[in-house]
Amino acid sequence: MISLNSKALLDTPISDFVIPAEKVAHVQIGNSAEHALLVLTKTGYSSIPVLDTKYRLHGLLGMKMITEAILGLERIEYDKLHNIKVDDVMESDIVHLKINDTFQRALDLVINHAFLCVVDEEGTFAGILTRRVILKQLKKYIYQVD
Ligand code: 2BA
Repeated sequence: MISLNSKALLDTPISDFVIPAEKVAHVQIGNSAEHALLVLTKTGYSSIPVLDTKYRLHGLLGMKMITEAILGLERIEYDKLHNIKVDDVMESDIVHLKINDTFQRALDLVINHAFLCVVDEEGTFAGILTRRVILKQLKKYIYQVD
């Protein structure tokens, strides 16, 4: 059974907690794997969204996807980086949130995903919701009721 207080939190719209698109590191469709590797290394994030020029969400790209693509039989073939496109190696079948989704849906999903991309009513990328932000809200809630 869900208490009234918990229900209020679970029903809260995620829009209150989204890290806005302009603060999210991303790569674009058509970018080379070399560029993506630079962005991932410089930002320090293990995985970031892939968008197009109209800010539509196409997938996620992580360091592992790039290294796997350039892994030869005996060595890492760095020279391949330039010719591989982000679109060739990204994960395109991704779970995402809509801006009007509730905290409850986000909570269920962050168990298996470190972050979730969020799209607005027009399908444009609005930002991300991270596990960290969700845990912070949960912590706030637990300390208030205890
Ligand atoms: P990871 O890069 O694997 O990061 C895991 C956690 O490590 C992050 O959890 C955060 O607490 C910390 N962390 C990593 N890099 C950081 C950095 N450059 N600055 C500050 N803290 C850093 P969350 O904050 O819950 O993020 C979960 C995942 O969301 C990250 O996984 C990353 O894939 C993505 N992410 C978070 N913020 C992002 C942003 N501004 N742009 C792009 N992706 C972001």
